[in-house]
Amino acid sequence: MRHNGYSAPEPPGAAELLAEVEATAKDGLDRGRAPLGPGEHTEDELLAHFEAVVAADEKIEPRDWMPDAYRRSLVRQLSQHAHSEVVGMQPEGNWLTRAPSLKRKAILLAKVQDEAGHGLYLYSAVETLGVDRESLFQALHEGRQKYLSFINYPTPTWADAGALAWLTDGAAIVNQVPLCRSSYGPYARAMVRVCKEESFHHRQGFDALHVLSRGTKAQKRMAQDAVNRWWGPALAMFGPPHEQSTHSEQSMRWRIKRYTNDELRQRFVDICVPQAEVLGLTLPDPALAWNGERGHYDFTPPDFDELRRVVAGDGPCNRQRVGNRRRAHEEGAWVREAAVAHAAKRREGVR
Ligand code: FAQ
Repeated sequence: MRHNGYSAPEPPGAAELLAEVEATAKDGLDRGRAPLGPGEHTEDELLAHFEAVVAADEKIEPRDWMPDAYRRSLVRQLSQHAHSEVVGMQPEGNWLTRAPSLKRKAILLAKVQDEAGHGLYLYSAVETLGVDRESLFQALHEGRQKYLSFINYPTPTWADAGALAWLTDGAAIVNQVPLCRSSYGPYARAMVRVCKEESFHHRQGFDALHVLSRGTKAQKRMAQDAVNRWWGPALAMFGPPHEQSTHSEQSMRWRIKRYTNDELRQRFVDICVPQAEVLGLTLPDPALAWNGERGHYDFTPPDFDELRRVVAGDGPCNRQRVGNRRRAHEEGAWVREAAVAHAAKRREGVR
């Protein structure tokens, strides 16, 4: 067998997550029952139909009637998700010109481009809810809509690019696998593809750390320092504890969300421990220990005050991330205008 220079084993638990995604795709992502015809039903009948579709684990589709609050909640979560993918290109984009080899650079470039693609699927999904993309960008640039907290942390070393991918892509997959079964069809379908690609992202971060942790003492220390920096932000990604979560109860009733923030955080910890063992790195939590009674690892929760501060705009890189995004949007205006003009010419049959 040819040796490709990248020798990390499969991260334990990764295949099981991917199998869940495949099972969702096989189970079917399309609706079961026919939609109600427009204008023929009372509000009560429409609501009863909506609730029956959700209860039967079928999909709500863009043209279906849906409660306003369901639509608003989806717009909120989906746009935050889309913004996270796009602003999330920055911490690793930082390493594109300095990756340690041509292969690493090519891999990282593919990953960062994938994030842009994920943003595209998700912005398209928000548009199916009747919101135009430009208004979403405005909301992001003016700070009325947010993106996930971890993106506001810096990546000072090459190992940070690896730890970021191993831990935060790993957390993103754990969070997104249940979203593949979300009640809103366009969200669920986008997530199937996103999870498969995210699995490669996770793998490449794991692989980069695996190489470093088997390198020189200084490389191993660099990998460990980066893991120490990213463990807290990765745990915080899952959001506030259940009793402080404003949206979970309702989102779970609507089956947008399937599990509480705490359940997903626990699943992530349980998956990370054996992966860290394979890497030969330590997760920076002295309280981390197997609890046979619970059948889970005990761990120290992340600093939720820090999460609140970072979400409110006071993280290490908030201003820089939003400033870069705003500038990229302004400087890219001519590309969007050219694409629109080109599409118009094609519609008119001009080549
Ligand atoms: N950061 O009531 P809950 C990627 C907010 S990126 C910021 O529990 P919910 C690309 C929350 O919005 C991963 N804000 O809310 C990549 C709410 O505020 P609001 C993309 C947070 O919705 C990878 C408030 O706190 N994935 O993959 C955070 O039920 C690697 C109360 O919270 C997603 O976006 C936070 N961490 O649950 C790039 C997942 N946590 O809206 C580079 C989709 C909570 O009332 C490298 N989203 N908040 O102002 C979700 O699953 C959910 O929205 C949660 C929050 C779990 C984030």
